[in-house]
Amino acid sequence: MLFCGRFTLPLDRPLIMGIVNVTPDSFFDGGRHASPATAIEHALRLLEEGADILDVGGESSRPGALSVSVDEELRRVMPVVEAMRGRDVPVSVDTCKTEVMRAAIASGAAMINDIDALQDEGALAAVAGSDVAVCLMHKQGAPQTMQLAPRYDDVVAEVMAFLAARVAAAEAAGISRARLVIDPGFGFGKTLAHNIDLLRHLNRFRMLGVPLLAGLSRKAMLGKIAGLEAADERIYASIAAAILAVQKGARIVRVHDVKATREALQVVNIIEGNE
Ligand code: YH5
Repeated sequence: MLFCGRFTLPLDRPLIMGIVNVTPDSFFDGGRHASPATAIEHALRLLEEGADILDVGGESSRPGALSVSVDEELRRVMPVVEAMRGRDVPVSVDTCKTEVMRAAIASGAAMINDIDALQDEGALAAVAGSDVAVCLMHKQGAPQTMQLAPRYDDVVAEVMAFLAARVAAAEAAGISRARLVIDPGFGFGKTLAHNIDLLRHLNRFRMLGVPLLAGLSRKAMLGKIAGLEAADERIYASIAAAILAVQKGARIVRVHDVKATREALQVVNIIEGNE
């Protein structure tokens, strides 16, 4: 079970987190979801397709992306959070900023998805003073420069050590384990070889005793492996990656293609006894 605001999510079958980008520079949809209205439409579609969680993000964190101001991020994200409040779905907000976390929580967000693992000033306290779930993700470096020269001696051990430390910091701040999710952060300051190592050994992260989230959907590593230049051509590769992640212990998969992922995981769940 994951305690997630007013929701209690069962984790006996893998959950699908649908990605709702509210960024005009989104590489994946050509900026079609730049406006909150379009993002709300997209969110409703992902809900119909069977998303268990909606992840709303107003700051593009893809490699090389520029950062946005608090005001701009709030302007993008808050209308979507508010529009979804009446729906029976937990809304996650993808943000690193304490101020955005506070506003999102006050408006009914059930989860904070932080690629910076609550390292912003006041972020631990903002989440601790609420009942929302939080995803703690690993990255090396800042989004602008993280893909220039990623370096690890042992990527799996180093990412695990970081996540163990952030789980400890969250618990020390008063966020119970039942609200925590961890994520190795595929593509965030990692070469193709690092990403392959992390996915191959994903099951080792189970040792941390916190549910595992994997975000592989349409990422460059899949493009490199399968020879796919365009992100929207990476759906089949993304499905393979989602299935592998689930078989190696991921309890939440963060995806663009909810319908395709749902259908694939239904097959996996029946055969593997996840359902
Ligand atoms: C994640 O893994 N990722 S935003 C580049 C791509 C495709 C997709 C070039 N937020 C994660 O989705 N939050 C993002 O192709 C995330 N885990 C969590 N928890 C980057 C993204 C993407 C980047």
